[in-house]
Amino acid sequence: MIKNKLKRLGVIACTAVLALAVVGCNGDNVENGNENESENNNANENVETNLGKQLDYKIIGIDAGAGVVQSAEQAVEDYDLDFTVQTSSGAAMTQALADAIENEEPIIVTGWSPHWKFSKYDLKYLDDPKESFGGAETINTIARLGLSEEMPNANKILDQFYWSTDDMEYVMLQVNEGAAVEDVARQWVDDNQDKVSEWTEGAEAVDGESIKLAYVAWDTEIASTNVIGLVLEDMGYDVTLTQVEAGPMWAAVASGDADAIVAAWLPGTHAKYISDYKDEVVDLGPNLEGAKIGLVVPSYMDINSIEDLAE
Ligand code: PBE
Repeated sequence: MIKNKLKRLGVIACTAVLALAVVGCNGDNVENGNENESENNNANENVETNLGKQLDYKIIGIDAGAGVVQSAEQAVEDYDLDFTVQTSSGAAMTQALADAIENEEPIIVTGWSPHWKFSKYDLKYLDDPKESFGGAETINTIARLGLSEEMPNANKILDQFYWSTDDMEYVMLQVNEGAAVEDVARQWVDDNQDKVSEWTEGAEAVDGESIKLAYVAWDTEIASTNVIGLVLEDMGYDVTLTQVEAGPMWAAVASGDADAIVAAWLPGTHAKYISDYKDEVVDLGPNLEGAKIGLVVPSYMDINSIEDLAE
């Protein structure tokens, strides 16, 4: 829908020359009631020729503890950019992205996949020739020390938890469209009993044993933690899901306050956390393969590489 709207407005053609002539774009914006103060100023005064200035030299980040924010800061250094990474939250970042696209404005966000934003909007990753954001990632399940001995059935289920990018994106998209995550998890589990039975294979049901999973309010982790939490509940566990920041999440599984997390992005995104805690946790391996992080922009922006942000 949004893609069509953009095409109708001729914004793709317009933004192709955005860096050179914002005046042309202002015409569209004013006509459609999306006036933008800084762009209007530019029209009245000097023509704004610099993308950095249009963006206020800001990359829209998420929470400070997120690996993607730390990698974005690394990119600023590696590419010698004048930008700063503005921290906020996953929800604030996707809202800023939605607003920018609605107003056909440029924006750069710290992004990751899987994520529903790629289904909803026409977006692209900026090339990263210096590899500040690393390469392909997996999302791993991490257990506390002693879990396999003390809670072998839960450990087995967590160890066997493995799903695809499509599975996770389906859950994320439903939640983004307004469904309660508990309901979406229930539906996904009911509809995917073949997969769920692979995760529970060889594990015995229990009678109300407590288990605690910690997670961060990233859309990916909200989806995965709720799904595996429900599977554990169906196997008789009394499951507590605790939402915390990234640092405390890792600290919780390392100290044993949490029994497990399914939110470890490796090898790059959470490299610092896994190296801090490597002797205090057990890595049960990937629950998803083919994840990625980087700088993401709307496809209508006329830049393709992080190098294009350097002056
Ligand atoms: N993320 C989603 C997290 C890991 C999961 C990419 C925002 C991070 O950057 O730490």
